[in-house]
Amino acid sequence: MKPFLQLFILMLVAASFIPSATAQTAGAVYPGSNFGPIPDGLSSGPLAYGAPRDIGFEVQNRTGSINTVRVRFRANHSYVGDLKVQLIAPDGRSHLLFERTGATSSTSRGYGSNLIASVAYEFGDDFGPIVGTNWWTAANVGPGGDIGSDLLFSTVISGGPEASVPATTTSMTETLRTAQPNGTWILRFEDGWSGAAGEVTDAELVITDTGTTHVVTNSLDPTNPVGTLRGALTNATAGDLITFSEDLYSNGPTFILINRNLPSIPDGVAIIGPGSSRLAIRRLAATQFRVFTLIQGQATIQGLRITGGNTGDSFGGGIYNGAGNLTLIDVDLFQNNASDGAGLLSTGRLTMIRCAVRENESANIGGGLSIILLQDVKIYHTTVFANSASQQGGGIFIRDGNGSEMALSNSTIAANSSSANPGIRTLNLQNSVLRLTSNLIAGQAPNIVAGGTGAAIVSGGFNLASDDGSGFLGQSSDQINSDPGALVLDDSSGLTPVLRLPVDSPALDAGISNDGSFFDGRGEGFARTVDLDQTNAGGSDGTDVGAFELRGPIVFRSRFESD
Ligand SMILES: [Ca+2]
Ligand SMILES: [Ca+2]
Repeated sequence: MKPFLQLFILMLVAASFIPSATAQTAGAVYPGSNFGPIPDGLSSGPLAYGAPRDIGFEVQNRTGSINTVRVRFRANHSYVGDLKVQLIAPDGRSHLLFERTGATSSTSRGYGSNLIASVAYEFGDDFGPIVGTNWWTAANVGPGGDIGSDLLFSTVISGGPEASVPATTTSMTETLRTAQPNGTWILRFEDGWSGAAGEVTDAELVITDTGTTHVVTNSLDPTNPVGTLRGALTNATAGDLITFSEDLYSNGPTFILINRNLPSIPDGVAIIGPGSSRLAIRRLAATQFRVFTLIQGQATIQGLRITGGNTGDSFGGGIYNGAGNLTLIDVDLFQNNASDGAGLLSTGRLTMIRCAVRENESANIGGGLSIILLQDVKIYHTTVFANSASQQGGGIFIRDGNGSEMALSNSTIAANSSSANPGIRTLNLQNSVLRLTSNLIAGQAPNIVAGGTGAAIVSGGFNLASDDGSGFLGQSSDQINSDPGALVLDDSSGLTPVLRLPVDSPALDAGISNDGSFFDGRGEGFARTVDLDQTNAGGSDGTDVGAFELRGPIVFRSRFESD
């Protein structure tokens, strides 16, 4: 299509939707599909979610990485407090627009105001010249009132006991910037309370200008930076994406070899490989240095193995995230060494989705991951396996909270080792919270050790521990002193290694998944939730506990391995 014609069509689409806002918004507009009713909640709520209504947006042929995203929709609904709406990027990261609007207690239904389809509800945080307001402020118009103004709304945290009026705003940019733009985006609507329902009638995704793509063509690290990873990191600027020529790995798994310290990843840049089983970034030198560093700014690393990093008696062997906002997706941190955080040390904001952290070795603390909890951390669908620390926290060492939250969900923490606390170790969480949901935690007891001031470890349910969980796993859906069965490493079937569950494991169909990832720890092609039978334990949605999902009927799996 000629550029002029394309632009004209985009303008037409935009103009028909919401002229007041789009006239001031640069960017490409992607129309949604699959409009229709939002299935009502299953019972009196809150959180009794029915099946989702997923609106899809197809994004193709964009270079670079995401700078900012907005989303807007039209919908009818007669009780806004029932609704949860989230935007899910193609790589699996998700951002909550709102949930339980107006609810400030664990039992409240929230505001009873209406969404009306004559209004376009637009969400984003690049307010610029557009008048914006907190979603809760706009929705607080009394029971039966219409939420009725064409404004740009800020997204907010979920309603519930931790929310005040209006709820704290959140940033779509903090979640979605540096994501790879191409693929299917999903705007997911769910209704968590029976009675009062609605429908989605229209939606659009707006992506502002992205940058260019730098292709790495050289598997070595010569002085001449042309075509090297080093050269790409030196030249990339915000909105860019660094990727790798297929010629490098088309003949089988291979390495990019690094022989000296790489520059810090620039702000706003994504580094995206073809999968950790295909391409590794590896330190190969007599000197000691780590592989990737993010001093500050926002970055994504995706689809790569990071291995051989070694900082000796310093910190962060594979990756160090200082004051940055780092997202790792389908990354395998494998056989790195340091004294603190051999796989990774982070003091910034961190999101890990479908990663593996394996066989990293610390001479002191934090064998796999060392998290200094100054900003929010989310780790989902991740396998932390066979890491070791000589002193504290063989798998994950979390310390020094300051009111931020760490969510560890749908992850497998197994067979890590240290002298005193082999699995998860916390120290001085203060007023921060570590929230554990649907994790498989197995290995030498004790799996969880809390120390120092503040031991705010909270169970979100559906965890399975091989020991007693040190008293932290007290929800009725948690399973403690439970043997998950023999866990077997599978580092070949997916993009990222996982630990497989045996066919008779109590972890099968005993978990829950509600963060938006469509895939288990292996990545694309491996569905996150496969409900094998209809007798799920304790309210499970059929998701298996931990990072791995067993596929196929159990009855066949006792004789034939097909998965
Ligand atoms: Ca409802
Ligand atoms: Ca299952």
